[in-house]
Amino acid sequence: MKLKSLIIAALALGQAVLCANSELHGIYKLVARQLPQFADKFEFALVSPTSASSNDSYTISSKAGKDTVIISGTTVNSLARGFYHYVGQCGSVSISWTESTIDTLGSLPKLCGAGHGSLDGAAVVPWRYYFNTVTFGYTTAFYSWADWEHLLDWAAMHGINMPLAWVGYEQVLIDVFEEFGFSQAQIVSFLSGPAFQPWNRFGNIQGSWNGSLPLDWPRRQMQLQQKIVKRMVELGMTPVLPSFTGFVPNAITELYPNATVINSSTWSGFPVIYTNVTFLEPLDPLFTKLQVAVIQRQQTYYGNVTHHYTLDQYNENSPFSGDVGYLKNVSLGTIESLRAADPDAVWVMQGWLFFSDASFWTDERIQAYLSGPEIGQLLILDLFSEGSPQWQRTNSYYGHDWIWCELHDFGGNQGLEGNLPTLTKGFTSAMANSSSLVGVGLTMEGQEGNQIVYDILLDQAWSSSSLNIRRYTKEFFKARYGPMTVPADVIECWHDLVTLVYMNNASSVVNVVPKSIYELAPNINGLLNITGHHPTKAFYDFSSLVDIWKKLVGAVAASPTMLQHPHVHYDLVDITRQVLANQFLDLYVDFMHFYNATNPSASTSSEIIDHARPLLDVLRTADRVLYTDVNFLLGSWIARARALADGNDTIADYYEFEARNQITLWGPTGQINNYASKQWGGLVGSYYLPQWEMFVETLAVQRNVSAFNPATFLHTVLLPFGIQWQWEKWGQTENQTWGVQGDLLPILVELVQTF
Ligand SMILES: *[C@@H]1O[C@H](CO)[C@@H](O)[C@H](O)[C@H]1NC(C)=O
Ligand SMILES: *[C@@H]1O[C@H](CO)[C@@H](O)[C@H](O)[C@H]1NC(C)=O
Ligand SMILES: *[C@@H]1O[C@H](CO)[C@@H](O)[C@H](O)[C@H]1NC(C)=O
Ligand SMILES: *[C@@H]1O[C@H](CO)[C@@H](O)[C@H](O)[C@H]1NC(C)=O
Ligand SMILES: *[C@@H]1O[C@H](CO)[C@@H](O)[C@H](O)[C@H]1NC(C)=O
Ligand SMILES: *[C@@H]1O[C@H](CO)[C@@H](O)[C@H](O)[C@H]1NC(C)=O
Ligand SMILES: *[C@@H]1O[C@H](CO)[C@@H](O)[C@H](O)[C@H]1NC(C)=O
Ligand SMILES: *[C@@H]1O[C@H](CO)[C@@H](O)[C@H](O)[C@H]1NC(C)=O
Ligand SMILES: *[C@@H]1O[C@H](CO)[C@@H](O)[C@H](O)[C@H]1NC(C)=O
Ligand SMILES: *[C@@H]1O[C@H](CO)[C@@H](O)[C@H](O)[C@H]1NC(C)=O
Ligand SMILES: *[C@@H]1O[C@H](CO)[C@@H](O)[C@H](O)[C@H]1NC(C)=O
Ligand SMILES: CC(=O)N[C@H]1CO[C@H](CO)[C@@H](O)[C@@H]1O
Repeated sequence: MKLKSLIIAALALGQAVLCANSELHGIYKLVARQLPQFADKFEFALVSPTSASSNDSYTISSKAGKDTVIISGTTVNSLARGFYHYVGQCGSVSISWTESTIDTLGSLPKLCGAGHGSLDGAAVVPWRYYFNTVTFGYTTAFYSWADWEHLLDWAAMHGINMPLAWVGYEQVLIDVFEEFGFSQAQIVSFLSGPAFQPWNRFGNIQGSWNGSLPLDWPRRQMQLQQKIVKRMVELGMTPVLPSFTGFVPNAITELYPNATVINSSTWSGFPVIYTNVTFLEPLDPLFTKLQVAVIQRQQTYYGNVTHHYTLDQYNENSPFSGDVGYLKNVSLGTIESLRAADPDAVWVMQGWLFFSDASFWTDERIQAYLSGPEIGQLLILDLFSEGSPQWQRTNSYYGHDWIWCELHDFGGNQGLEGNLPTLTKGFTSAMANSSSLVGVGLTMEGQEGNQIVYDILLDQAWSSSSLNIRRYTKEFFKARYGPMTVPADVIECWHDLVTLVYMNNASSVVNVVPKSIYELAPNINGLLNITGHHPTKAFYDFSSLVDIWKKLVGAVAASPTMLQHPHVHYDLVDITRQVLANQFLDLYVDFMHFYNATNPSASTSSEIIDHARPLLDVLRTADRVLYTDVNFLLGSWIARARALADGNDTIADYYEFEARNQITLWGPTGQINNYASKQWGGLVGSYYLPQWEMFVETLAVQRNVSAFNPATFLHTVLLPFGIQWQWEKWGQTENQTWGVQGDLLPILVELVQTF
């Protein structure tokens, strides 16, 4: 009876039912996780695509007289997207990276939207891609299965159908290297620690400083990946799996003396033992043997679930030669190795290199390097399309398939920033100009805040005209803060905020998420007006942000239960975080003017310290604010890392070191210091505040503008402090809690009085 009515519903749409029920269990399970109380009210059906387009599409309708919602779509992924379209738009609930409010629905919402008879959607591109190789370091390094389940539900409901899936790669490598005669010691000395594996996978670094990778890690990660890949497939996604890249333990020269190997570049000032990674040339027959072994091993662990393989050889690594014949041979050897392992293999490449090393990668060299694979065998991620697109200069990658990607965030930095017009109009105009554009992608280095900037691109993938930003903002916050009715003045605040920070027209100087100067090594100059990938330059009027913030605080003070909504709480903390970071910048400038203008030798040390007090107080306040939300805690990051050691304290201590090192010194002695800095409760108080206190004390002692030497201060004061901090253990000092501390509202109410 049920099936028959489904067939009739589908025939009415002129489509054939393809539905094999086993394919649908993934979507039914998703609904059971997200909306358990109404799970039996949904019926899903797979239908064949229309003749006009093979892109994904879905239709939502309700059964006449019955309390049942019917969603039919061309793929399981489009069903997930359809489900979210319905609950999000008609029920005003949402899922974000941090929370889902879908299960707060009190009743099944009525169909909404045009005509109320049905809702539908159709993608304008075949692929919606997700993840940067380094997101597996900055965001998911310590994710548990529960974290992954949430994130994959988020991804499915946002229509993502091509996620990168790097977890557990090291177990595959270990097995294959052992099969090829490498000893465990030789392999382990090559592998990097849990927080740094992406750069080992890229061949930027090798080995692990301050302890080596316990073999327990890759084994457990492989088991985690088995669940991840299975879930991805169940949710209608095509995972992009790793492959053999060519980076190998340096013992290869002893084991295979005839193999053609070169050392790749040194990277970011790392000591040579941790970089200059050995690279087996793809022209060597051994390369293909290793490729086949890696892919076969991977198929044994995860099944034959994809033909798409991620493979980057020159990400911030220079090729051995710029000869165009050589570059063509390398890519030809590489694709041939992949196709020896999987005859339908498609090579997926992050296109970052063509931008980051543009002086090497001339158009001629790019064309040569991309000429090995045939059209259809290569998929390029135009990694930074919103900031530094490369598709135009390469004539759409000379006809290869490519994806328009948003990078936006480097190292999980947290400033409020975005350019919604570029993500909407910029993408639709690229669609009109490039016939080999096959998708949109999110390729942020780390996921932190600014969620509207990501959702809008994924939604643009389902709209042939550019989304209207004002309308989008309203709908977005109705769902983000729902199912409660969101006060009109709160929506108005968000329109103002979008105009202020998410239409960033200073894109040429601040084209990504900025960071606060308090996350940098304290200095008497050089912190302000930084542009590029970690900008500190103010690109909007700070006082306008304060006005918006005050209105939002007023709204939640008038109606305090609003703060019980996790997204309202998150956003209030995030905006307050930004207000305080901006205030810190202003106070820093004031303090430096005082120090510089009044000959400091005329002031006493205590006068100098008094002048710096408001500056340091901002950090104390920021720490208190951040401590009120579980999503802004250093303790959360460290707890996740330690939990993966499953009770072994020695291993847990190493994971904690890894967790701390990545967000601070990033390297044994600060090689890319503060790159992945965070404004987190506990981190501001235990790491940044002491450094600024030492800075103020140093100035108060010196009392002489020309006495301050930034390099000396860094090496004799900050780095020794930082190195010692790496080895501390969270929770052993007074006030270091793992969970939240304090209530946000009283802090906010008190704080607005001071502005
Ligand atoms: C997907 O939709 C877009 C816009 O309607 C269209 O140009 C494109 O040809 C479609 N792609 C496929 C594979 O059908
Ligand atoms: C950590 O590594 C650095 C750099 O190699 C080294 O100087 C230091 O002694 C190491 N510390 C520990 C505790 O292993
Ligand atoms: C290396 O190449 C030389 C010369 O072609 C050959 O004699 C030797 O057997 C090869 N060694 C190995 C280990 O393949
Ligand atoms: C390549 O790197 C290895 C260490 O990984 C080193 O032993 C070797 O000397 C390097 N080769 C060259 C030519 O620099
Ligand atoms: C995967 O496909 C290969 C052929 O490409 C086949 O040899 C192998 O048995 C398959 N593995 C699994 C686990 O299905
Ligand atoms: C590229 O490979 C071909 C065929 O193996 C070879 O003849 C040619 O010398 C190679 N070119 C370069 C620059 O390595
Ligand atoms: C698309 O092409 C049109 C006309 O060829 C051109 O004016 C426009 O700048 C192009 N847009 C992009 C984003 O390249
Ligand atoms: C303070 O004076 C130092 C030394 O002259 C100068 O480098 C720095 O830019 C000044 N700082 C500010 C904020 O004006
Ligand atoms: C930063 O730039 C702004 C204008 O863009 C300028 O007013 C300010 O003086 C600059 N600050 C420094 C320290 O250079
Ligand atoms: C913890 O792990 C270390 C390193 O792998 C190992 O040597 C030690 O035996 C383990 N301790 C326990 C209690 O299992
Ligand atoms: C812990 O918090 C209390 C209350 O805020 C404060 O008085 C005390 O100084 C803090 N202790 C440390 C070690 O920071
Ligand atoms: C610093 C260093 O030793 N770099 C080496 C990396 O490897 C290449 C060989 O490919 C050498 O030329 C560099 O000197």
